[in-house]
Amino acid sequence: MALHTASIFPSTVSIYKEGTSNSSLKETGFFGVSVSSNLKAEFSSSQVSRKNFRNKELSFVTIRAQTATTTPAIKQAAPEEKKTLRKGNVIVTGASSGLGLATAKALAETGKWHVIMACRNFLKAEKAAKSVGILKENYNVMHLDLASFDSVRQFVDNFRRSGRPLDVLVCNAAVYLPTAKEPSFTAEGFELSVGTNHLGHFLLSRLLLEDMKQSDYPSKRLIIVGSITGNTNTLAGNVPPKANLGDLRGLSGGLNGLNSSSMIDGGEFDGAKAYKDSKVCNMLTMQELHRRFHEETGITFASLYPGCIATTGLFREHIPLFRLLFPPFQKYITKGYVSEEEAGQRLAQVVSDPHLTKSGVYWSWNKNSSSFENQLSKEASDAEKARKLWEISEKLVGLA
Ligand code: LMG
Ligand code: NDP
Ligand code: PMR
Repeated sequence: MALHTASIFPSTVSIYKEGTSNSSLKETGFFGVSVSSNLKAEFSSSQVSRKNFRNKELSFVTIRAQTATTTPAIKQAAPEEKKTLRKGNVIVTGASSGLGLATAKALAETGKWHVIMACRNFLKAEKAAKSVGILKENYNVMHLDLASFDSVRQFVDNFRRSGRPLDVLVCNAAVYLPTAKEPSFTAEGFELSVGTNHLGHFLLSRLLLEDMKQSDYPSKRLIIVGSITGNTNTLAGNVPPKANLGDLRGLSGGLNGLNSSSMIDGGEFDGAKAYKDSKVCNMLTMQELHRRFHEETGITFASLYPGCIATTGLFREHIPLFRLLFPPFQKYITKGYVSEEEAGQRLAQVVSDPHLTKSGVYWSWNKNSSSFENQLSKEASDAEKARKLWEISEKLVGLA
């Protein structure tokens, strides 16, 4: 589908619908159990308060009381037990700026989370944490460069040595290289965008899954940040170049630009496409993790589109004119703009909100900032492609 020129104008763009046809506002109860109609009234009030996540208590007790009859998996915890629920430990990759930093701040402020900021630039991350006022006792920075498998493995070792249980992993870090004429590569020689955004996170998730299995936390989650621009069932996903993994021949070939293409589909290098392809990989990986491990482990796997956070460092490589015009364009024309703070609240919600425990879901938010389960594009929900991507990625990261 070609982008219709008229759609850039306000009247048409205001239809702003991601996942258009089948997107629906779904109510899910604790651990993904649908809320029965007689309980909906109770939940509607908590739904409203979801907007103000920061000030909202994790309402384990309230929710338990509402859903106890339909969720045998949840222990019938006495109210006192809630008080002794230990702090959750959450790893957030790329927490040194943008969405990751805002999420770390939102979670740390609740006092219920210890945030492990997994960052490639230690000093920058420390400064960032201080600059947004995250208290010392609520975080620590650990070095992680996703563009190096050695670094990923080292990070996992270091984390294990810390002795902390792992309750939630948030794969958030990403690079976007829209103006690059030639590809750059990771330490192991994979094109940098897919190498960092997908392969680095793929290895990290696979290794840390073992740690998450050991955790006794009541709601364990593994979240991979996706995006609208990887979904060709949306207007934003139809701005060229469009995401397309093809038959994954470039990835199978090692994505090295030497004896294989640096692009997943085997085509010519295009930095913007590589980023969008990497986001498709992120969303496919989340679903494959769900299919393989949700039942066995009880872990919730989720992805999301947090909104267009047009002011973050993601666009640092874009031309200055783009960086100048993009925020007002998103604010006033597409109306898809969201502040870093608001986006951080959204991701923190996916980490911690007792309503969002359904696994295998791609979350989005509507204009009132309430979450709904969104529809992925045909390619981003293709189970066969997800399996193939999984198998090739396993080989590339050295796990198979
Ligand atoms: C590729 O280009 C790049 O080649 C690649 O490197 C990578 O960046 C990739 O997807 C990323 O994009 C794709 C190409 C798509 O994009 C463009 O060339 C357009 C760049 C536009 C950048 C967005 C900023 C838009 C600026 C709008 C200015 C509005 C100012 C806001 C002020 C608000 C005040 C109230 O190209 C296409 O898909 C074809 C579409 C062609 C449209 C391009 C023209 C942009 C026109 C913007 C609409 C203006 C509407 C004005 C209405 C004003 C009403 C108030
Ligand atoms: P930022 O550039 O602000 O944040 C990206 C983070 O990733 C930074 O902390 C960066 O570290 C880190 N990072 C980059 N490369 C590596 C690496 N090799 N190892 C470890 N960390 C690395 O961008 P955003 O906050 O916008 O992006 C966060 C997520 O949100 C991404 O997954 C992106 O795809 C997604 N997203 C963003 C949207 C937006 O509109 N901005 C929309 C939809 C999704 P450093 O600070 O050292 O550079
Ligand atoms: Mg897009 C309808 C709305 C909409 C939304 C929600 C986004 C989100 N964008 C929309 C529309 C358009 N964009 C239109 C009509 C255009 C043509 C003018 C357009 C252009 C555009 C460019 C050039 N948009 C972009 C770029 C980028 O370089 C960004 C990108 O693709 O990065 C991969 C981008 C984005 N638009 C978005 C979002 C969320 C992005 C950021 C990228 C991401 O993280 O997915």
